[in-house]
Amino acid sequence: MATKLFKSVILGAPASGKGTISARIVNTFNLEHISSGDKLRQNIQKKTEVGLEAQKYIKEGKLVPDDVMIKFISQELNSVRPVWLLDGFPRTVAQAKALWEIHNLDVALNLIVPFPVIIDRVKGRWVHLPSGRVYNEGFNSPKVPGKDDITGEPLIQRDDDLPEVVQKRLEQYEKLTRPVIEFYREKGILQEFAGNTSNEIWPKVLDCLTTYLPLQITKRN
Ligand code: G5P
Ligand code: MG
Repeated sequence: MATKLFKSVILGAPASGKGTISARIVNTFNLEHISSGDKLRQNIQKKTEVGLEAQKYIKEGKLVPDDVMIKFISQELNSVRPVWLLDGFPRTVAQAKALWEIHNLDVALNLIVPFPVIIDRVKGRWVHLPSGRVYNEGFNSPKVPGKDDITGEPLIQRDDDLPEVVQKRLEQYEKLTRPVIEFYREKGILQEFAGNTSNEIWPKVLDCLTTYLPLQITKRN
C-alpha cells in the first residue's frame, strides 16, 4: 500500500502515445490512471448528462468546455487513491490553473512526437471502450483482429479518429493546449521526452520517474 502522495500529469498531442505510455507507467509503479478521454467516452456510451454534453464537442474535434471538465475531473480525482497519473487533463491554461490550486503536482510529463507520425498512427487505432486499452495494427495488434486481448470483447474505432477530425484536434492542441506546457515549465515541474515511437520514449520516462517515485510506492511484479 502506498504511503506517500504522488500526483502527476501526462501531456502530448492527440495520439502522441499518452495512453500507451500511461499504461506502462501505471503497471510499473502501481499508480491510478485517469484518462479524461476514456472517462468521457465511457460516459457517452452510458448516455450520462456529462457524456451527452461532451459528445457534441468530441465528434467535432473541439475541447469540452473548461467548467464541465474541471468539475468532472475533480470528482474523478476524489474517488481514487492520491497516487495518480492524469492523462488528457489539463488541456487549457484555465484547467491547469484550476488543478494547480487544488493539488500539489510532483511532475508534468510531456511527450513530443512529430505530427506526420501521429497522423499516420491514428488510422490504425482500435480501442476497447470499457478499459481504454488501445491497439494499433502493426505496432501492438490485438491477438485476434477486432477483439480485446483480455476480455475478447469487440474493439471500436473512435469517431474522432476520422482524418478531418484529427486535423481539427491538432489545431485545437496548437492553440489551446501548447500553452499548458509553458505553464508547467514556469512552475519548474516539466519533464519532456521526444521520439518517433513509444518504445523509444518509454525507457526515458522510466528513468525519469524512478528518480521521483520512492520505494514506498509499491511496484507491481
Ligand atoms: P483524448 O481521448 O484525451 P487525445 O486526442 O488527447 O484524446 P489520444 O487520441 O487518446 O489523445 P494518446 O492517448 O496520446 O491519444 O495516444 P495512444 O492512444 O496511446 O496512441 C495512439 C495510437 O498510436 C494507438 O493506436 C497506439 O496503439 C498507437 N501507438 C502508440 N505508440 C506507437 C508507436 O510507437 N508506433 C505505432 N505504430 N503506433 C503507436 O480526448 C478525446 C477528446 O475528448 C475531449 C476532447 O474533445 C478531445 O478531443 N477531452 C477534453 N476536452 C476538454 N478538456 C479536456 N481535459 C479533455 N479531455 C478530453
Ligand atoms: Mg488517450
